[in-house]
Amino acid sequence: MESLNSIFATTRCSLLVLALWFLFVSALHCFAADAKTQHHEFVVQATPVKRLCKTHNTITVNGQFPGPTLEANNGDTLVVKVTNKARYNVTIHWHGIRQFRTGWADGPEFVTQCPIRPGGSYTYRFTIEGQEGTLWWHAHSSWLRATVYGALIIRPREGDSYPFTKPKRETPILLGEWWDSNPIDVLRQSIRTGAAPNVSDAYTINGQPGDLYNCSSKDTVIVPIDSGETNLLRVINSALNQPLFFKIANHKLTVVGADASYTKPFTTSVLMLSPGQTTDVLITGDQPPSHYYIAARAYVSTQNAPFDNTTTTAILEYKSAPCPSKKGVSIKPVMPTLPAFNDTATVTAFSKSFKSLNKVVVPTEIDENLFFTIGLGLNNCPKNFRSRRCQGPNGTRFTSSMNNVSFVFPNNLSILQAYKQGIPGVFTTDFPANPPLKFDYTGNVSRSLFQPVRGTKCYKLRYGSRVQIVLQDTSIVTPENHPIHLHGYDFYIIAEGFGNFNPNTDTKKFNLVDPPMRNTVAVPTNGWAVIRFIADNPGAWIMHCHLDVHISWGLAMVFLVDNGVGEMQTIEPPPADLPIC
Ligand SMILES: *[C@@H]1O[C@H](CO)[C@@H](O)[C@H](O)[C@H]1NC(C)=O
Ligand SMILES: *[C@@H]1O[C@H](CO)[C@@H](O)[C@H](O)[C@H]1NC(C)=O
Ligand SMILES: *[C@@H]1O[C@H](CO)[C@@H](O)[C@H](O)[C@H]1NC(C)=O
Ligand SMILES: *[C@@H]1O[C@H](CO)[C@@H](O)[C@H](O)[C@H]1NC(C)=O
Ligand SMILES: *[C@@H]1O[C@H](CO)[C@@H](O)[C@H](O)[C@H]1NC(C)=O
Ligand SMILES: *[C@@H]1O[C@H](CO)[C@@H](O)[C@H](O)[C@H]1NC(C)=O
Ligand SMILES: *[C@@H]1O[C@H](CO)[C@@H](O)[C@H](O)[C@H]1NC(C)=O
Ligand SMILES: *[C@@H]1O[C@H](CO)[C@@H](O)[C@H](O)[C@H]1NC(C)=O
Ligand SMILES: *[C@@H]1O[C@H](CO)[C@@H](O)[C@H](O)[C@H]1NC(C)=O
Ligand SMILES: [Cu+2]
Repeated sequence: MESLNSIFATTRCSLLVLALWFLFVSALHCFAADAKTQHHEFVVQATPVKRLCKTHNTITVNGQFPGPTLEANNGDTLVVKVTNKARYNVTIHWHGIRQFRTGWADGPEFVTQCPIRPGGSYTYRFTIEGQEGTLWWHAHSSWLRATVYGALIIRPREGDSYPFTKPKRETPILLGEWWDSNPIDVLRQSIRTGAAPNVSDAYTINGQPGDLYNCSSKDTVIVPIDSGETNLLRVINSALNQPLFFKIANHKLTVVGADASYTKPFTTSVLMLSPGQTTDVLITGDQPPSHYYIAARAYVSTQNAPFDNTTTTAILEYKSAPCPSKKGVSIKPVMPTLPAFNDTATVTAFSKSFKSLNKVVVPTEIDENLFFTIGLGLNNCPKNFRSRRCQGPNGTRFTSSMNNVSFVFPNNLSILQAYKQGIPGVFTTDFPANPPLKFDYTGNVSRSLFQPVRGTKCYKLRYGSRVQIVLQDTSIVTPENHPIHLHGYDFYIIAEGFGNFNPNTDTKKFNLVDPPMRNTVAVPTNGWAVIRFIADNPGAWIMHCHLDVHISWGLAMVFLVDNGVGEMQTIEPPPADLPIC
């Protein structure tokens, strides 16, 4: 009794403190839960853009190239009204956003929606749930994403912090590719001739090629830093067709995240990003105040294919650096030594450094054990085709496939609409779980295996099924590092290697403790990668190579994920303004 009394006797003051504390904590909690709804307007339109000495009528969003950066907090809802004032069909994809139950807002044309036609509009609505880091948005129709793209930055909920020291500054770094012609014409020419499309004329950093190119030096992007400060660079490979090495002269980079998932920090002097991938790095101003080049150029994993062998640059500028113009002398920034274009060893070492920040729960029991070959192919020319339509190797036409199926997009309805409304004749559900034929995938493949079948083939997944996919590159035509991107999901990359995947020996290499979580895996050239995820998001989700040249040739397939039980496991009804074909 006495002790109780004494507790009650503890002054009113401490009770007051306690009450205030409760108020404070619940206020914090309210703050954290107080997610915002943001409204944006995107007008897709032709805009004069001058690069490499020439002005093009470039398709942009709101006249900006690159497009506007969206900044959100985890938990926010984004409402983006897209109006199409261009002369092409367009859709926008929110790359890496899970789109829980909102698959209608995912964006790939003829997969989750019909395109927004010229003059039309569509409002994308979705909530960011449990994702933090760097993502991006881009057009998902034809080759419009060459210029229609921008950053999508997701900060922790208000009141939450980064799992690393708060950076002084944050800078998005969008790597891109620029053609000195209309990218849509480049694609059309390739479709007409069957040949590989022209390679780009420049790479860009935040839309600018930089001072190694003609007519570009005065617009070179400046990235500021101050001595002693640590900044966050959000690097995004938004190039159409080209994996890129990225380096900053004399500075180490500490990787802390990729594809909006945190990683165990590791330090490196060079990054490699495939199209679709993002990498968050910390950089410290620990060098003598001066100017240092930030540079990117091609990583080429094919054999004997032409590529854009140029280098894009921006400048890391110390605020206290001597100003070159004032002195009337030009001080050349320090140039980094980039890896050789074919330095696969550096790519492998970099890729193997990625681990999840914390231990994670990887599904160990597998319901769907899938094996997909990925690679190029050649179609023999139909007899009625003129030779100018068959300008691929030896009078063929280039193609591409997964499990020997070259994906054909519907053109009169989206797959998601057909799936949900039970409309037949748009797709089939016989995408094979395994290659129809076993062969030495990475060896000397017989010419008779080069021609795939065409089809709009999907693979059905039960809600909640635990999925493993072995992605196996083939050496058909040429081996190549393919960045495979899955919509609607993040997945764990539990292993990768070279040659043919061997289930007896390679299973031992699986990392089921702290594998990295990503939305795009760069499958090693002439090698394989194994990914796992749980199919907990109902909808129609495309999985495709993020080199647009390959998606144009058919390197894609679609997963159809059933609804589960109850509202929270069921896709929402289609929005009223969903474009119709
Ligand atoms: C592609 O390159 C060829 C050769 O340089 C050129 O003749 C052609 O016009 C280019 N195509 C486009 C669409 O720019
Ligand atoms: C710059 O222009 C010159 C002359 O037109 C050309 O020879 C050169 O290849 C160009 N350089 C680049 C990097 O485009
Ligand atoms: C690429 O360009 C560099 C010079 O920037 C040159 O040394 C190299 O030989 C070129 N490589 C190829 C494969 O064209
Ligand atoms: C890279 O290409 C160069 C020729 O440009 C060649 O000498 C070298 O052997 C190649 N390296 C690899 C790893 O293929
Ligand atoms: C094209 O034909 C040549 C000569 O017959 C052959 O050496 C080459 O391998 C062929 N290329 C392809 C991709 O079939
Ligand atoms: C769509 O086109 C396919 C193939 O061209 C055809 O079989 C199907 O009936 C069409 N479906 C609708 C809904 O128009
Ligand atoms: C690949 O196989 C073909 C026969 O299928 C043979 O003619 C050719 O010499 C082989 N090439 C190599 C490099 O082994
Ligand atoms: C793909 O299918 C076609 C048609 O059946 C066949 O000719 C070809 O050999 C197959 N290729 C592979 C790699 O399975
Ligand atoms: C634009 O989309 C419509 C369907 O909404 C389709 O019929 C048409 O072929 C598309 N146009 C082009 C150029 O792809
Ligand atoms: Cu590819």
